[in-house]
Amino acid sequence: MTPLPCSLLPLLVALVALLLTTTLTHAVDQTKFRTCTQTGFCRRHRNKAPANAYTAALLSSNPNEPYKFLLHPGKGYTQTHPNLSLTVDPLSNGAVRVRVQENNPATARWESSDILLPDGLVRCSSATHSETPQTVTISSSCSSPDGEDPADVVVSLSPFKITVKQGSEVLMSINEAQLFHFEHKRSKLGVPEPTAPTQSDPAADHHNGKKIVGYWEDGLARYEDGTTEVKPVDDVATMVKEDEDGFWEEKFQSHHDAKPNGPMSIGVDITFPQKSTKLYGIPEHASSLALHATRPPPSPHSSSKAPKYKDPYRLYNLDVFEYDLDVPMSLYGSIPLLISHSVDTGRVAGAFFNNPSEMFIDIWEGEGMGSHWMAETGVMEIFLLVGGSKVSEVYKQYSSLTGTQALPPLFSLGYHQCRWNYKDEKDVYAVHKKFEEHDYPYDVLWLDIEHTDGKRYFTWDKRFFPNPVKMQQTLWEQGRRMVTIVDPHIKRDNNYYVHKEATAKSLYIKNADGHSDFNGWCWPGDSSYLDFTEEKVRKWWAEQFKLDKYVGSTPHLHIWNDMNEMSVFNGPEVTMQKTTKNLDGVEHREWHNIYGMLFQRATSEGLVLRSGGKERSFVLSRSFYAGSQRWGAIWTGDNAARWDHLAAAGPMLLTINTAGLSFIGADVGGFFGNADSQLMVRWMQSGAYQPFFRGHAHHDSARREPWLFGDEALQMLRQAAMERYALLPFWYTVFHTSSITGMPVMRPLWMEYPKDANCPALDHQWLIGSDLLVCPVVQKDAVKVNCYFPGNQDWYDVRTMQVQQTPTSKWANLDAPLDTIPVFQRSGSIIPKKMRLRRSTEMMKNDPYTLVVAGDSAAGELYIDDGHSFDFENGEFAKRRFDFADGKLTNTKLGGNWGANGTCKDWIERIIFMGVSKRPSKVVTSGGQELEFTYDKNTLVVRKPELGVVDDWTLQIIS
Ligand code: NBV
Repeated sequence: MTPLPCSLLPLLVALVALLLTTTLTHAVDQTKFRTCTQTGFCRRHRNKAPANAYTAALLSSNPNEPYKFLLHPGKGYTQTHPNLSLTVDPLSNGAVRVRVQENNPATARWESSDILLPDGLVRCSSATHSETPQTVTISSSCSSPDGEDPADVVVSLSPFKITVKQGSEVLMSINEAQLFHFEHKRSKLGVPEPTAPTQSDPAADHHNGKKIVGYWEDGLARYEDGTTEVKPVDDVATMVKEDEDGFWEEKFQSHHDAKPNGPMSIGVDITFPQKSTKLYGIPEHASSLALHATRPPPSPHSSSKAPKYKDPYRLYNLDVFEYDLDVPMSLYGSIPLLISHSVDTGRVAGAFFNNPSEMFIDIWEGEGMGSHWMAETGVMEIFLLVGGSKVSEVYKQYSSLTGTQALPPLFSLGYHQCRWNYKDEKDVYAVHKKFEEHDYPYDVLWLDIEHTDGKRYFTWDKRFFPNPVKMQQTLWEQGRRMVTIVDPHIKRDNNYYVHKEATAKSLYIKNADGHSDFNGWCWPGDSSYLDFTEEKVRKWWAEQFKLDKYVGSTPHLHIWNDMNEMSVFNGPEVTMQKTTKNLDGVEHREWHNIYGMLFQRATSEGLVLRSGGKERSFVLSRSFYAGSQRWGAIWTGDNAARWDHLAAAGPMLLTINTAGLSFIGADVGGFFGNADSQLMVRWMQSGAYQPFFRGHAHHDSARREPWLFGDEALQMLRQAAMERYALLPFWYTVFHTSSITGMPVMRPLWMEYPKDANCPALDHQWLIGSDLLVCPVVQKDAVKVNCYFPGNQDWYDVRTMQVQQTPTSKWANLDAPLDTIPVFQRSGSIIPKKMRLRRSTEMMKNDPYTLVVAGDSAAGELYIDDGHSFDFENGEFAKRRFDFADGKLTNTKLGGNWGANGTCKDWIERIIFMGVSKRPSKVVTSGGQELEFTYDKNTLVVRKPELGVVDDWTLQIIS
């Protein structure tokens, strides 16, 4: 491309930005994004008929290594298709690791060492195997969920397929439908690239007097004079034909993808044959929780429903402007994790296809369900997660591989107020003051891109923010923090210190030549992008957050990472060309889907570094991959102020939670467009019961701070926010549990009630942990909501404290006037709250607790720590368990050192018992002290028990 005169660039960028931000249409331009049919590898895999193309042979079963098989191409493949290597490895966490790649380690495919955790990869030491002529069965005691049949892995040899069985039940299979297809590395002529001889093997340098320049994997050589021991292909004709189908280059709109490495895609089917199975996961799509069919089943005899979507679900992180709902198009993040669950058997299984390149996934529905995974490049690595009848097993295994949700600092669970943009310091102070005046709780005020000096991140536009330190300090004195945005595109301005240093140190992603810095358009105009796949770049980036480097920042400033898919306005599909390279010379196509996660990671590491390793970070990111849960929070990007977008938030957030990422939210009010007071109230109510809770709006949207909708709406908005703050001890405890177990915080009902046939597709209501059921109103003018009450126990309305639903009637059409969000507490649970409503988490720090006990036999937990540091890792926390039975409530220690030296003064000011059928005569503590109480409508409220949270005690209700 001829370079544009510099003077025109800002104009063009402004034009592109204007086109990108205009809010007239409110619908994505779908033609900007590729479909499967427009994508060579997807077309090739999808069109390929099922074929028994490979057979397997056991090569080694050495106890110190994974089971190794040779995959041999069968009929239908030309001699140019090499043998492949298949390894099957039962892991100590109970998962089974399956890998397929070229058999020659010297031509190994690229893979990232930044995704999987070493502890998750520890091999099972008790694996044994048995063989028949057709199968190799690998058994181990590791894949044995408590008290259940252990899972066996059966490798069928001809045709090759892998099946995981629990007793006689098949949980899942790889290649049952024979869709396995592996495009081996090759040279353009049609033979695989030979490997250079190794230095350590000089004898191998010559043969028959000729210098050898390379070997093929079967040991045949290529000589310096160009002659070879193999005849270069007798199927050139086939290759030329294949060439026509996007092997060596592809075009999309005005963009050309030169594919120097040729075709390297991989694909296989993973099936879940159990009856009445649903599949979930593989975010991010604006679609339902239960996945839809995208194709008919490959085997014609199985019964099937017509597919709802024509295109497969796509995973390719993209900045999709004004995204559509109910489509399988990819969005900002990708997690290639599929979870299956059968209502019939209650069994759960999962497959994590760990590959950060572009993917398409077809889904079909028959008796059970099936999936066809197609990835553009990379290693075929699949972790089969064996849950059995315990969903928690699947999350234990998955989180040991990719990490659990990091425990967020407590403040970040409060309400966040954002807008593109709070214009200047005056605006910030005014908004803050109004929150104070209206006694409206909030924790963080956010600044979007306009606060910077010309979109140079880490700087301030001094005209509008002359005193950023004072501004942050003023807010901090009143218990509030701030967040600024820092995007990954760096303005190419030689006077900008970040750019100067990054250029001098050569930290940017390179063009296809591997040398010159990539230059693309984004908010600042000409921009380059740091290579976050490189550890040294992440380290350098982390340094930028030190207080002396990020001038104008304070320890109370936290960070927002946007546009990290990465978004490049003038690139194909608004991202970077696939031929650009990281600093190791690896093509962008290999690592596209992890870029956003590694950027958020580097930022998060920066904030921890800034505090000398003492403080937990808070970083919000738009893009994500498997493992992003370790680095902070995510939001669902640019939604719209529309009722259908409010309704879509529930299913989207549930799907992302199902994929192991719990700290997730949607812009409250909707990003594009204007929210009226009714939509705003309903959204604030919903958001208050979703993990990440932030109001945000586009700069063209009318201002929408809560007091701008009139007094009546303000009261309702405030009520919703206060409900959130009252429940923070509960949220924090559920997040803590998630940080240990990997279990989602916001749960679909099927996870707690796997055998209930009404639950699988429910995605407009959800559970927080296992004890709170949320049925939000997401329809305009609705004052009733249909809610399903699962389980064999009562549910209590958290407002009236009365039993709403008994197990006999499962559905209820509930009254939900505009001031009400229907929320219910499970009978059998105890929920900790803080009821003295204040204006921020900081102000609530020393407030006493309230316990809410539901039913006559109940249990619950409370986790507390300082809310901000890592001291909890050294035992500086308290974890308590409350049990209520036979009128006796006990508080016992589950863990932590808090309280051992009397430093924890937290106490309980009130205990509410719901469902007490008779007024008691007295309530006494174990020390014999009689406590004050009130009793009304089956609700007993014990006032001022003044019991210590970290003390062991018993309290008795005497009838
Ligand atoms: O930084 C501006 C916006 C931001 O407010 C929004 O939340 C992001 O999703 N950003 C996208 C870039 C512009 C979008 C039109």
